[in-house]
Amino acid sequence: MSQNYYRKIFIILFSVVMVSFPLKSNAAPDKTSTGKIKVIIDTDIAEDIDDILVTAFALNSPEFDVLAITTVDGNVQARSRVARKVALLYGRPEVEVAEGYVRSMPLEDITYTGFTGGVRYGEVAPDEQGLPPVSPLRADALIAKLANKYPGEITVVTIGSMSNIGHLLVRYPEAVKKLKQIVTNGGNFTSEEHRIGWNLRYDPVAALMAARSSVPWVLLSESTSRYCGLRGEDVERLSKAGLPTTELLVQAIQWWRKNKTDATSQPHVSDLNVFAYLLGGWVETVPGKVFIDIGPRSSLPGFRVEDDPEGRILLGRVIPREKGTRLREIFMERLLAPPRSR
Ligand SMILES: [Ca+2]
Repeated sequence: MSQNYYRKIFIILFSVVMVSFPLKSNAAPDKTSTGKIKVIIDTDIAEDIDDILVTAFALNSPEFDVLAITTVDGNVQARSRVARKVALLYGRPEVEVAEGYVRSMPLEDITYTGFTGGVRYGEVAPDEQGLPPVSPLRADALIAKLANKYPGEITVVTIGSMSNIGHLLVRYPEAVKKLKQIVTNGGNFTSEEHRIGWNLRYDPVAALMAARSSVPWVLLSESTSRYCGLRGEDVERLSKAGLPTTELLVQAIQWWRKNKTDATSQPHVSDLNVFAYLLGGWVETVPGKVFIDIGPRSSLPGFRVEDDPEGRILLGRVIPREKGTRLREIFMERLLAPPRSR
């Protein structure tokens, strides 16, 4: 039979299929088909300056669909107020914000004894006035709910202590299986040295559980985006932009400088690494293994990573300086842009 014959048969069959199953674009908008990266941001926002900056970046980036923000460690209520204020100003009042665990695992323990329990720049959202309500769910319950709703699609980025993840692994093991992945800013590992770093150090038990669980885990060194930190001129650009969003960020930077005695002179963006990884093309990874050695309370846990083709954890490499400079420019463009319409 001729090629034409087969072509005609194909066209007829194709038409029948199209009539029976119209293209998605003709149907009601479907969030699962938006092609955006669905993220939950698990954060100690209002402690250091990078969390609020990168949360703003994620909310104002078309690549991400921020479904929820969960807060962790210490004053989780004040952290949730700051998170809700950021989401509100970026035109996303519906983003569900849930408070998480105050202390590291086990519950009676606080590993990081230097933490005062006070929020460093909760001053930018001192009370509930005008804010959307906080979620009635606790952080781990909200993550589990969304994992069940969007199986295989949810990425949880952790840019604070791992406590919410530790509890999620224990309390919602079935929902955890439905997560696409967890991407963590934690530990410090370069070719020169390996040490535990703040985000894993706050809750090494929870971090160890993530390392031993079967959840796909991407671990990025806290120094990954070391070349993306803001310069004086970048803060100046934010100050001059005059938007409610940039005003909030500038106010947060001012409070951070005032309150945090060990603050660097310009804002670092350590937590940007998780979003840089998700954007693709910025952070190289290799498979490997993570070793966390937990000793008696008050001793600093040992930590090292090892490249291993058989390893199930992906380990990130530091973004080189030239690339980091380009990423900072994209970061700034997103922060300076008015809230995007959805
Ligand atoms: Ca953080």
